[in-house]
Amino acid sequence: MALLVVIRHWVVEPWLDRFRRLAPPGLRVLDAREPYDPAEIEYAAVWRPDPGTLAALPNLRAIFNLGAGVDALMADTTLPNVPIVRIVDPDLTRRMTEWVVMMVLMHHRRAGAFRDQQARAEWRGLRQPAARAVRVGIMGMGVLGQDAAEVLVRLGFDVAGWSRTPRAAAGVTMFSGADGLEVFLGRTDILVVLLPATPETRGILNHALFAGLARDNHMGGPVLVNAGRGALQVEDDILAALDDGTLAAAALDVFEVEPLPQSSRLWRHPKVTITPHCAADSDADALGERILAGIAALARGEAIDPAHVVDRQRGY
Ligand code: NDP
Ligand code: OXD
Repeated sequence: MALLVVIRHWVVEPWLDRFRRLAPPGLRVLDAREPYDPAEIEYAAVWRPDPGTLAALPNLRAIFNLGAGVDALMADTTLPNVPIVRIVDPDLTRRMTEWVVMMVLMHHRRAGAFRDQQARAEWRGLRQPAARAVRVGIMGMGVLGQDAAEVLVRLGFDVAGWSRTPRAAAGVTMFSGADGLEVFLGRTDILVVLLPATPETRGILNHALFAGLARDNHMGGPVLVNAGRGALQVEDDILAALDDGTLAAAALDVFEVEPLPQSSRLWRHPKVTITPHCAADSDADALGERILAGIAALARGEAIDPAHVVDRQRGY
């Protein structure tokens, strides 16, 4: 029995080390960069594998995606029909919540304006309304959205959420589907996006959507905070909305093309904060054990928690 580790764009060694240290006797951990026998592989731990790689494994029983988002896998039309297990883990979730809270507080507490004042040695107070006066809207109320919402509610923000299907979340005003979108946007000062990239959500963050956000707040207009996926956003529209005042600011962790090309105007825009797709890193030390526990469960004939298994029809 063997686990094949197929990772592109990330450093592979920490994952190989972790899996090899924890693997039970009888499970060989193989590095896809070296020659291997495809027939030996029953499990694959992957991040953005080249399309076709997994189709070449005749005895594959399950795919363990090393991140929460599976859009890269879904784009592989040759993907074998075995369960895809994604990361649902408190370590990754808390990392994302930290990033979201950091970006929300940065804009709410006017960090950029104070930094500009500091550069001019200017001592001047700016209006600091209470968190309860600020409406945060979270698009995507899954594992990550719900955790971020919980912490933002605890901080006192007026939080709303938007999901595909109706959901409830304590202290959060919930909306769902196309019918709920307009009202959700109209009561949102800071828009936090934690949606997966699917055929339905691609390009959803466009000028028309930004124009539907609430305009009256102490930040000079609505703020976009996206850590979902770059495919959700139309970057030309973000730039146009920042330039014409439809958006006051944007904090982006994900981009249409990654790494974000040097030529992108987003890099130099004074109203944009950029992080390089690191809002919630997958940590091999924290997550390796979970993946091996999943393999052990499948080997014993047990099912994986359905909440961690990707629904191919939905695309997430
Ligand atoms: P989940 O699958 O748990 O949640 C997805 C949420 O999005 C659900 O609430 C779902 O609705 C909602 N949703 C999906 N499609 C639509 C739609 N068409 N309209 C409205 N709502 C929709 O995912 P996670 O919370 O675990 O992760 C979310 C995404 O975050 C990942 O897919 C990934 O792209 C991104 N991510 C980014 C990272 C980074 O470092 N930047 C790290 C980790 C993840 P419903 O509740 O009805 O199903
Ligand atoms: C993920 C990511 O999906 O890192 O987990 O983007």
